[in-house]
Amino acid sequence: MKDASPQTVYLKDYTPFGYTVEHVDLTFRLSPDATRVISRIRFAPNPAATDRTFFLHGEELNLISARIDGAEVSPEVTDKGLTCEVPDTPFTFEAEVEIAPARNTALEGLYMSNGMYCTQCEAEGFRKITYYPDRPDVMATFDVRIESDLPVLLSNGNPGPRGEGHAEWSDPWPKPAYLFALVAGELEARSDVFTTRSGARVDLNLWVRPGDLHKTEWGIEALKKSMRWDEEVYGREYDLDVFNIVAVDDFNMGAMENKGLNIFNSSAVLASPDTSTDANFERIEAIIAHEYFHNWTGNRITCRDWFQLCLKEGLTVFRDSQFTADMRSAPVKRISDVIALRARQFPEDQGPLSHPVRPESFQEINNFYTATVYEKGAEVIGMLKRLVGDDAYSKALDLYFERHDGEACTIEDWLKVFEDATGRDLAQFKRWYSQSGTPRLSVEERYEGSDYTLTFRQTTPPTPGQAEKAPQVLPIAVGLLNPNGDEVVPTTLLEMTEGEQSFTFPNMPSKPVPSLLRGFSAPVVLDHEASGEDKAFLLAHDTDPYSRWEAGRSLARASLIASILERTEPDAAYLDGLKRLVTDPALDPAFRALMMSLPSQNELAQVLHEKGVTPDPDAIFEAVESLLRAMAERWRDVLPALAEEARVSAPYAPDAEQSGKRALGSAVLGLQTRLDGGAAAKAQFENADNMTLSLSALGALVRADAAEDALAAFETRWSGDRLVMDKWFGIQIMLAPPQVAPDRTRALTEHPAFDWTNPNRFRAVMGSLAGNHAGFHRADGAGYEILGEWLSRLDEKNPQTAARMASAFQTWTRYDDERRAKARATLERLYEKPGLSGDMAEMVGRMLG
Ligand code: 0A1
Ligand code: ZN
Repeated sequence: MKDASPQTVYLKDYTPFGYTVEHVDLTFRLSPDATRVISRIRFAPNPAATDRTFFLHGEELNLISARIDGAEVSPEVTDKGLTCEVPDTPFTFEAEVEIAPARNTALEGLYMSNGMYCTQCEAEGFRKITYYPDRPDVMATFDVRIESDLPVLLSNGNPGPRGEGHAEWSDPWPKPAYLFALVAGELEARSDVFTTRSGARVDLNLWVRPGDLHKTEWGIEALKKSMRWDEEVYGREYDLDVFNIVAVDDFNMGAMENKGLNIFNSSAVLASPDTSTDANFERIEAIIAHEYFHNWTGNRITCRDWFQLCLKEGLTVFRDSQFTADMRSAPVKRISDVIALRARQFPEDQGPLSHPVRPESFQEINNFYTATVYEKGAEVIGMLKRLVGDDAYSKALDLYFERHDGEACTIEDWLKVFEDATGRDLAQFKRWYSQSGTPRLSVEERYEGSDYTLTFRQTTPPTPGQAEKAPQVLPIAVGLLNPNGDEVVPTTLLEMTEGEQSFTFPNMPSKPVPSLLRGFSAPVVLDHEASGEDKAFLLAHDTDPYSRWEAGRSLARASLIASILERTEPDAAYLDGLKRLVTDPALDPAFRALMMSLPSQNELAQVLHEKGVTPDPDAIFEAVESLLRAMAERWRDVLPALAEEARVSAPYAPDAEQSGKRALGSAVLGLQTRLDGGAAAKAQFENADNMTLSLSALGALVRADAAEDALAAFETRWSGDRLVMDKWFGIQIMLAPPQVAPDRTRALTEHPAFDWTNPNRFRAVMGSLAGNHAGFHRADGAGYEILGEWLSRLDEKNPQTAARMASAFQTWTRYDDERRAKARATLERLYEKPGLSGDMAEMVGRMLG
């Protein structure tokens, strides 16, 4: 069992800290096994607090000495922190501690990656660096001195004096400790300059290990675009003389927004056409933007406590989605976001890990950096914007920045600026933050006289800890089409507030076809039993790209479910309707590629589960395969022309236009491979001059079980590139025929390059197994077993990444008795393991229920 009894923290118990921090001075004497951290912290009693207990967080620290106002003290120290008698007037607390970054395998606090020192302090990592009130509502200015022989020494803020073996940094903006950062290493930078719209010069540097400089151009360009965009769209300027980004190979997450010193997982910032796919380029652009946007939404205005995480994350994801929509194609971005939400957030919200966008309790905050907090949090902001309108949204945001700059805020503060800016009462809307679960929306149509009435019903199934649900505010964007295809009612926003509510459109000369939930205007499951003809009609005529795409998806879903349940042949009318669309040269190739993508096997399992049918992963896999084979057969005549249309002759650029074409080409290649066994894919693999083409060909070959030579050639060529090798590991598991996926995973864990303590490599292997639906859920339980074993092993070194990956089991109760018994046995074995981390104990405990 778990080593310590887990402590649950509650939102309702929040109290402010008894002291404010005016200023922090830190000195670091870096050494791999014995780094000294000397802190000098200026405290004052906090007039807003009543409890004067002086407790400083501190974990895995060796306290050498402590002083208050210069006099030595002997605080009471536990494994969680220290307490001490302190004066009731302002005072200076000094401490010297020793830590061992080289032995820090959890990658939290100060650690080492390939000889380089770096930090990760969000959420509660600073307490592994020194004693401090490590909570986001304690904000202070920091001065930092780093002593080391390494050539590059970085911290937050503006650079100060530097000389042989030392450098100083000064951050004038008060910040919580989770935004602290330090980097030291042998690094090289690509540098640039950005001039803010008020004329200030900002030096930009993207620091990498020598040898990676050729992968930095895209990152710097993305940074400049982000800086300009935030000025133009949100009126937000950068506020320091320098902006540093550092790429690190060992990192638990994507990236981190430390003030003036963003630290990135190398996979989230390094890119070159040879080594990165179009999807990598797009993701990097979005993550750079995300971290940069945090400078205002997260850093200048931060969170009062970790329950408010969505305050910065939901808003910043919403902002980065807007940015991507502006840089690329707005409809394509919207559809991609919906696909991602359904793939990642819906399963979370519909299973044992369901929690509100603003959780009310947790044991380990690291377990709440979830799709719900991030992606559903962003959807909630999108709904708010739709409800109040674009102008009111801008006004509210201006008020937010003006009113709360320099503060640590709550969701109440956030909603209040909207109430004050618009005069709207958002009491009911606030349920989006407190109620978990995905609402289901059903619809009935009535046409009487010339009145057309839509009646909606919303219900949210019970979720852990929340048996009863109240109706939420649902913005439902609707358009109506005439039977001849004309749009008779353009997009109109219906605001649903009741459990059941009707909306009537008078004077309709004939019964229209409704286009519902346009733009996916609310994150709900729409249960609309539209006829196949209506869906086919919308697929052909809808003016809203999302709804048009969704009409196709829903036909695909219906065809797949019918073939699973009734062994029917794929729906020919759907295939023909889709064929017309996919071959329409007037449509954006990226949109056409999205039209060709099918619902995931995981999503189909959920649909079956909701119908009361136990999903059979093998049958689902077979249904998808036979639909794709039928598609390939039925479209045989147009595939060569489509492939030709998808060819790019210009030099490689990762822009929307070219990547849209390549996405179409990749979907077409997938179908061609089903006809030719891999001939076209082999040719593409051999001739590819960029990673996107190379990897899509390799993927097609893996799927066809014809990739042996290509995998060997790829490995020989790329064995020196960690990020490319992650792709090599991942693709052969993710796209493996399900029956071989677990064994192949096991074989690859014996590969000399399976460096499992590197989170990217671990995710490439184990995350890909979890992503191979029928492979992971193989009937003999081999998939569960291998993942369980490795989670157990990783938990000893890096609990945070291990616990995050445990969520692969979140849908385990959906399946048949035998599979359930095997998954349960794996989870119980994990749970009972002596010394299991608190992170993992919380996750597994929630999944076992
Ligand atoms: N705030 C970062 C994500 C992040 C969160 C936690 C981390 O370590 C526990 C690291 C990064 C973001 O939203 O990008
Ligand atoms: Zn973020």
